[in-house]
Amino acid sequence: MPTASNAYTKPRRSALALGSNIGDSQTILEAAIEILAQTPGILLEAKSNWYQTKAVGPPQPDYLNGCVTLQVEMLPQQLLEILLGIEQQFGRVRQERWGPRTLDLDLLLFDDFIVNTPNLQIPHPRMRDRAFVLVPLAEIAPDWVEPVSGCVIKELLKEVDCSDVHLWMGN
Ligand code: PH2
Ligand code: MG
Ligand code: MG
Repeated sequence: MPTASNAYTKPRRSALALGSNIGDSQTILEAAIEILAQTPGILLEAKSNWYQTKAVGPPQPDYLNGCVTLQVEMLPQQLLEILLGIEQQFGRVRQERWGPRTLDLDLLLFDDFIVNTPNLQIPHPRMRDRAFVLVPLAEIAPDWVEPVSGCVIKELLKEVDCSDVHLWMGN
């Protein structure tokens, strides 16, 4: 018989998008992944390459973007709290929507869950339009079905313009 606590501890797979366009972005992003990997209940499964991407939104410096996949033993809301805490550790100040930031950690996918709450939507509602998310995600999770469209990531990638997303070779 499944018990109520199984619902919390059953391992789930989650995908995150990472982004930064203020400070030493590569160092910040890699430090954030290290903190995630050290967090109880989180196992780092895969990490994409980094990509230099033209900013979507108001004029601002290029971003460094990438994705990770995790195995987690927690609820989506708990994972979100952890991500917000890590963003704050890196001095993230929430100002203008889509404005520049030291660290952005976005929860993209959580198994095949569809979550629609005021502070958390899964799948991330804009991931299907964003080459800066789909290019790195397709590297590490090409066959993951995005549960709202029913399409796999590598199919969604064909629908977006990737001309502003370039593999980052480091400084
Ligand atoms: N994040 C945004 C707004 N615009 N543009 C790029 N290229 N990469 C991002 O991560 C990004 C963005 C808000 O989260
Ligand atoms: Mg974001
Ligand atoms: Mg965000």
